[in-house]
Amino acid sequence: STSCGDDKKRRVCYYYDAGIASADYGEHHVMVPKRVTMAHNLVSAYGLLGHMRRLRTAPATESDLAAFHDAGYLALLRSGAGDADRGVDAAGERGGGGFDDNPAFDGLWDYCLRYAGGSLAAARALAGDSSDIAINWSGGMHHACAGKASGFCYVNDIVLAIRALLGRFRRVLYVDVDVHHGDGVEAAFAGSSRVMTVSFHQHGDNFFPESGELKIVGKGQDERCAVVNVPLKKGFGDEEYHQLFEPIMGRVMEVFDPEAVVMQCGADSLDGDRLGSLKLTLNGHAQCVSFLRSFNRPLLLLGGGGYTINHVASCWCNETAVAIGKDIPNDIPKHGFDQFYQNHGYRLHYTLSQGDKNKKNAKYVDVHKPSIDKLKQQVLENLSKLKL
Ligand code: ZLV
Ligand code: CA
Ligand code: ZN
Repeated sequence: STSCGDDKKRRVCYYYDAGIASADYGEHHVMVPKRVTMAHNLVSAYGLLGHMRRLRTAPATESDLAAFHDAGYLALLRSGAGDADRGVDAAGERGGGGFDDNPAFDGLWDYCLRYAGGSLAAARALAGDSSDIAINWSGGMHHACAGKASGFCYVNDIVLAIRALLGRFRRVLYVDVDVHHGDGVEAAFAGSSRVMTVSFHQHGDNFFPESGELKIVGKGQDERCAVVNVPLKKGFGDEEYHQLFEPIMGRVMEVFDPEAVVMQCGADSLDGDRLGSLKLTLNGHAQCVSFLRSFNRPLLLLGGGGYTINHVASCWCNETAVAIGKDIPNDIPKHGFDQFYQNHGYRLHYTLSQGDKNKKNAKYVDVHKPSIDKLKQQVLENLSKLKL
């Protein structure tokens, strides 16, 4: 049903650590780690676990994290991040209503070790050539910096995983379909010609983190760095997205010719997300996965954002099926988390009611075709100028 992939099977390995579900950002926080457990329960209910190798769940060690993060920052994280009122972002920024993007909470350190451990185990499975595709839906925390938490992310499991892949593969491509700009990963590799980072994201009206405008940064002295950003307007749906994603990623695969691909599958680019204002359907989102999968390079699939949690679970379950190359029925099998899908008639592929859309009226703006073509041309032109 999802186009652009192929029916050839892949050796898929899958990481899930039940310990992640107990992480709790706080009652009013939009980030809900339990959505990964919901996704896992769907994957299990659909009988997908039998088609994958399960990776051993071993938390990362502090020395694993020290490959990217500053020792002082790690000590702060491990100590329980000090003052719970301030959280662990160095700036101590707090939003309106006492909301803190990066709160300190019980079990935070354990949570970091577990989600990073998953991405590292997955990267090592690809580097050791025991799998073609490796999955960790609890990873994908793309905003974390070496010495500071940002945007709900404390430890950057993606940077750690890419570093692990670089031990085996010459060039690694990073592709980020989360609705937010993948700034932490971009910054970590901006000077490297062995890692190209590509992020598609909503941009404008001070949308977090505000970076990632259209241009290819030729930073490093030698201009060999490879950064591609595709800023999108509110309201972009499947059609607009794929007028950009496929031509751009097709060209990226040609010019960069990566030996491995890391994909951050943030589900906040889906229609009806609580933070994002793009309008991808489950199929539109999954088409990004099947398109990249069709190039047949070792592929690491990670989670990321996603704030309407039943949509997130449906999305990552569907993409697990895409990875395996198996079609799954739209009717959700009976399982422990049934009630979360009741509003969509117990269907995986949800459609939003007019009521849902009216609530977010401002999010449904007209998109202009000519501006999409122009954006595509600009990105492709930038790509042709890259010195790799
Ligand atoms: O999905 O915010 O806008 C990967 C990911 O990419 C901000 N944070 C910060 C920067 C200045 N503000 C101030 C702090 C937040 C203000 C209040 C919220 C309140 C309630 C619910 C959500 C938010 C919120 N916070 C929405 N967007 C933010 C962003 C961080 C987004 C991180 C996306 C993470 C996992
Ligand atoms: Ca992105
Ligand atoms: Zn996001």
